[in-house]
Amino acid sequence: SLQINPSDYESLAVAQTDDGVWRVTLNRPDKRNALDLATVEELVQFFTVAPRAGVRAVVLAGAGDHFCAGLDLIEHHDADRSPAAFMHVCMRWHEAFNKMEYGGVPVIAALHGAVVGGGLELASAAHIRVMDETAYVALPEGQRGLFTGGGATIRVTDLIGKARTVDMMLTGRVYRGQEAVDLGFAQYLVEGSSLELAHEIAQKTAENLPLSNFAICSGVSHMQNMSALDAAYAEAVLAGVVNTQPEARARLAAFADKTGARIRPE
Ligand code: 1HE
Repeated sequence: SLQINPSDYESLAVAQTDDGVWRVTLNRPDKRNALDLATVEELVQFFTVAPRAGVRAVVLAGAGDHFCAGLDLIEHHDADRSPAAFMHVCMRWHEAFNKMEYGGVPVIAALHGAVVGGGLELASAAHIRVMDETAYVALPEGQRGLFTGGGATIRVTDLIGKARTVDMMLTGRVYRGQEAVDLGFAQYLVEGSSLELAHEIAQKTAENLPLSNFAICSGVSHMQNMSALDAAYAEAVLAGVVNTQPEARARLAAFADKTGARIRPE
């Protein structure tokens, strides 16, 4: 099987924190973790290898005071790109974010500070988002003479709906705190450290069988792209594979012999 070698990464800090749980940290705090070409390539690399390298869950975080300031505007300004060149930049972003969303490995984003522009696009490709009290989201592209190119039109619209997405794009409106969670930007809000809760969630998801997580963390997204008829078909096929896996038998036996956990509110 493939291996992840942390020393292959420079713009990301990549480390295994527990058995099968990895932390991927955007590691250019001096640049507020702006996404330059090199960082996006490292995201492509990590999320291409992770599903085949025994990674059971990923915590995605940002070093310093902010999660991510979006597209590296200085690199973009200096490069003075042609339309085709920037289209290809965007396609590398899509490659990275699609690998995350469809890769089958749970990605838990730990958000703090600015989660803006391409930073929000990146966060939206995770499966679970945790915000702390400092985290805020915005799409400032409109004010900068730009447009989103990293999937906001699809993923932010999925999270909060079309009208709110267009409002954010047109006005640069900032959301944070409970309101952001209520709208759907994140599933968790913590008073303390989003990294700590994200880590706990990653550990918990890593206890699931990998094939169950594969189905959850690729199947739901794929099925959303299908007609209802095809989605139901694909769901049945996926469940056929997952729900008959030999590894599940011990868990089913534990339910049958009453040692398995019962599902009740805490
Ligand atoms: C950057 C970037 C960046 C900071 N590209 N270098 N995104 C934006 O429009 C957000 C732009 N950034 C900001 O609004 C602010 O930097 C923050 C609110 C995130 C942080 O503020 P602050 O006061 O802590 O930092 P700063 O002084 O603004 O920046 C510190 C350094 O980070 C400075 O570099 P230095 O070399 O002068 O020290 C900044 O230039 C650098 N920096 N943000 C490059 N984004 C596929 S299309 C996606 C479209 C988009 O994402 S548009 C970008 C939206």
